[in-house]
Amino acid sequence: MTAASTPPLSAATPGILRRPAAPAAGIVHLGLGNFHRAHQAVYTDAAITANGGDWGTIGVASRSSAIPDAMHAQDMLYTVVEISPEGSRFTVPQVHTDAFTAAGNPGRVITSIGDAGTRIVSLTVTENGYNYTPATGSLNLRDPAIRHDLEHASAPQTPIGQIVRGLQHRARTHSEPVTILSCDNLADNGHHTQRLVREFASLLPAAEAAETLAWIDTHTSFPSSMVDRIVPATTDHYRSLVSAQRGYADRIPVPAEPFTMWVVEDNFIAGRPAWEAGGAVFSNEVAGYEQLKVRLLNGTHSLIAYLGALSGAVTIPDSVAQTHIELAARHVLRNEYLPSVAVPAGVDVDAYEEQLFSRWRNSALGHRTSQVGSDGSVKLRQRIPQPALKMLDDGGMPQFLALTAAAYLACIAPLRGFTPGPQADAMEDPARDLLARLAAQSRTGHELARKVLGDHHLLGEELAERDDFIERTGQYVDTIRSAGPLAAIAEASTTSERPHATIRSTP
Ligand code: CS2
Repeated sequence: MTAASTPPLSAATPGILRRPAAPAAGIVHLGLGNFHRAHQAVYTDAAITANGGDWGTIGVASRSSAIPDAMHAQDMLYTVVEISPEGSRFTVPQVHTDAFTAAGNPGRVITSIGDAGTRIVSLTVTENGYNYTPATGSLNLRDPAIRHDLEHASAPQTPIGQIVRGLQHRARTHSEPVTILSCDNLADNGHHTQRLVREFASLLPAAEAAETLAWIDTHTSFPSSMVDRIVPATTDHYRSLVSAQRGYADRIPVPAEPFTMWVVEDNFIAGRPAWEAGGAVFSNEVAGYEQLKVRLLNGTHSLIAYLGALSGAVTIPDSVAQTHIELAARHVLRNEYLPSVAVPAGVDVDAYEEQLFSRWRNSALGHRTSQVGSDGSVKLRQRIPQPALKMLDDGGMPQFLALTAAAYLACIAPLRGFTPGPQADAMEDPARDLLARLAAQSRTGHELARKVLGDHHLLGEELAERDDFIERTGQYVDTIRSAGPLAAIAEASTTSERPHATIRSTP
């Protein structure tokens, strides 16, 4: 069958439909990207298959209509392609009942969140989608979109604005409670979201603010959750793979690693799907799992992405295959991130570390360093400060955390005369313009680190006071510029007081 003659994926595709009728919608999900479609949607699919329930999902994309359009053209279906070096596995979740963009349908977002049938509003909007100031953790009131949403009730542009306007609609029309469930890589993501939602509500005109806050406090819950699955961007390679191996054309397949994990706090004020049917774990130790994941996985991932990009590695497996980068990754994970984590009971850290390295080595997945390195100004704020401060307070110097910050600056804010390479150039970052201006005003790594981490608090107010950490970061920026990332890793290894990491297993 040629690509042109391959029929499109639809409800009529032989062998696809497992359920005669779609369940009614009970979930509104903000952020219809690849992660949601390969993670929560797969768990919801398993829950509905095992237990039924009106847990269909209305998917709301932010601006681009590419995914909603393709979903409508494909009867709300798409393929999850599990990729491992051993081969591929294909599944087609059947949970979405509608899909649209928030930008094109702001009123519909409000009425969907406000609908009495909606019992969960979930979010995967990335760290950058919460419109907060990383340095303070509060809503970014300089952000024109937040200001717009505070001033205009009917067409909110930000997820936090959409949630509050949707909750106000509920308060006006009925009294059914609803759970707001963050599925983003933010420490304590339930409380973080609740804080931002309450802060937004408190900034409304006084009487409206009081009424909205009172309703929120009695009709909502905000469980925390730890989400984990490596989900790269879709490429034509995956489209061809699906058409060659499944015999249908899918415009929006989602590649994903076989590993998947979801640990959720069981605090759902209006019920929830039986997500345990898909392997979700309900636990009151979510904070420990979040710390473990956001620091050991995401924090180390950032180091691998920035050092890799600076060494010319296009993908995470290419990066971690370089011995010096693997050593740096093992060092930062074990000696600098791990001591700050309250490891949940029953987790075997050695096995967790080995599993991470084997996931990162999944070369079939093609996870790009530029994807993991994007949005560092928001992501690193979640990953670096607490572990770094703990080590500094204990009298040590987190050499590899400083190196992570330096490698980030070398990629996003290169000093004059330094070219970080195409992978770094491809990284997106909301702070890119600001950092480029600061780099243009700096002659040395120290000046740059002083401006970014000190004056602009990129890694929070407490690290902004730590001259020793800022000094180290600046030193590594200079070493990367003059001698390259390998020399900076060697310098960090020799200056570190902690035992040197060793490579304990080979691919
Ligand atoms: C990555 C994550 O882009 C990043 O910063 O660290 O997207 C990571 O792949 C996922 O959190 C894995 O669950």
